[in-house]
Amino acid sequence: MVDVILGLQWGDEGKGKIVDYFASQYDVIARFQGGPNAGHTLYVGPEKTKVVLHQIPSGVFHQGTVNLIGNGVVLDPITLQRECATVSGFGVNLKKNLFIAQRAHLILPTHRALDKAAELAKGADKIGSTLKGIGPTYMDKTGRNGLRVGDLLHKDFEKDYQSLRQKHRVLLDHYGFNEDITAWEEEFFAAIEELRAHNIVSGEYFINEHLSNGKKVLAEGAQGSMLDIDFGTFPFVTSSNTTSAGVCSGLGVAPQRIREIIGVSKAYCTRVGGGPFPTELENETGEELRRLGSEFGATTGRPRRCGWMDLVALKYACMINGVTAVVMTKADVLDAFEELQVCTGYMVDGQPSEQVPFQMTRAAIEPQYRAVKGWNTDSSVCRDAASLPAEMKAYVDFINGYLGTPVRWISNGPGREQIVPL
Ligand code: 2SA
Ligand code: MG
Repeated sequence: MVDVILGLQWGDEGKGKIVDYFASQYDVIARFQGGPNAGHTLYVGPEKTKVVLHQIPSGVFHQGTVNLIGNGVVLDPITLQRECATVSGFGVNLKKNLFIAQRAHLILPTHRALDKAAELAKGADKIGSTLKGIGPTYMDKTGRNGLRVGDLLHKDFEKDYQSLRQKHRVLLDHYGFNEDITAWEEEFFAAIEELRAHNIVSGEYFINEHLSNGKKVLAEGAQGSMLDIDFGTFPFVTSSNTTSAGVCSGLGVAPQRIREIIGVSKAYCTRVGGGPFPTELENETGEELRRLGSEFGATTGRPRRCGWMDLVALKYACMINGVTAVVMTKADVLDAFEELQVCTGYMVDGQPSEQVPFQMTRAAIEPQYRAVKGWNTDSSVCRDAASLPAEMKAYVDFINGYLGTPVRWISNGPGREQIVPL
């Protein structure tokens, strides 16, 4: 069977830590979408060294698990090479435990250039892309132009590369983009040499053979449900299906194989990049959340926008994903507040609603809040449900009641021991 861990908000819910926490219960950890736009933060080894993974699944530091980069991922060989160097530095044998699907699409240097050119052309309406080439690579996938990891092994790769590069040059000229990308291309060609030496496999057979042999698979989502290309706050989204449907297409597993869908949500909300964010606090409270939660992008370092918990969006994400249990992360960040606000509805163009509207960008959305008493005490020291502050339990009970999906774990700090099962 396959269990899934994915983000229920706009990314950065702490998925890396949660995957790492559960990883030892699984045989295979697999990424099914996204690419180097992801930043999954782990603390590794006796010194708890911070490592940010972008493309390698977060199970890579567990002996006894193998890791698969699935076909739904877009892969940047340059970032992969750097990540592999970091991970190998901790003594991990990637020859043994990293597998890459041959159907995964390659991010070329010109995809990164196109990402930048397109964002510049959008001016004030820019998406706030991570500039990793994600959008243009998925465009070439659905536009049926892209190159895949498996193509690296074919004698015509260089020719096909030049032909796609030529198409991209025309587009870049259209945008008036004339930055020199020779250095990127040199790095790219060095990196694909290394990539060719990795375990390039048929991801779909790999995963299904493991399943047939009774192995347990954990599918690791990147970004969050509200950034899903179909169900997120379009056009301010990423270019993949970040929701559970993406697991089937991004790995080649059938829906009936999927068992638990564990959704990760912060105890409040953050968003990095542009786009609608109904509960955003552009005031001192928002700044305090950013400061207390160290809310800065793990990949780009950008400050994250912060706001109160949005239950309308969270319930929507639970519905789309079929979430079976929620992990609430960074609960300790709320320790400082005497009173919390929770959004339980929207006024959309003056009409009350408990649904995420189609026109998130054009409608006037006013969040409707309910005040909840804060716990205002250091919760990061609690190691079991019994010792959690009563007000925190009441906050969780309220959320459970609204969602109809249970919060089953609370994470109250970066440490592995700071996960409290409820
Ligand atoms: P892209 O690069 O085309 O996928 O960007 C499109 C939008 O998706 C958002 N996005 C993200 N949001 C949160 N976290 C992400 N990963 C990194 C992290 C981001 C970072 O873990 O912190 O370091 O800035 C991520 N990746 C994409 C992005 O902000 C755009 O709004
Ligand atoms: Mg992140």
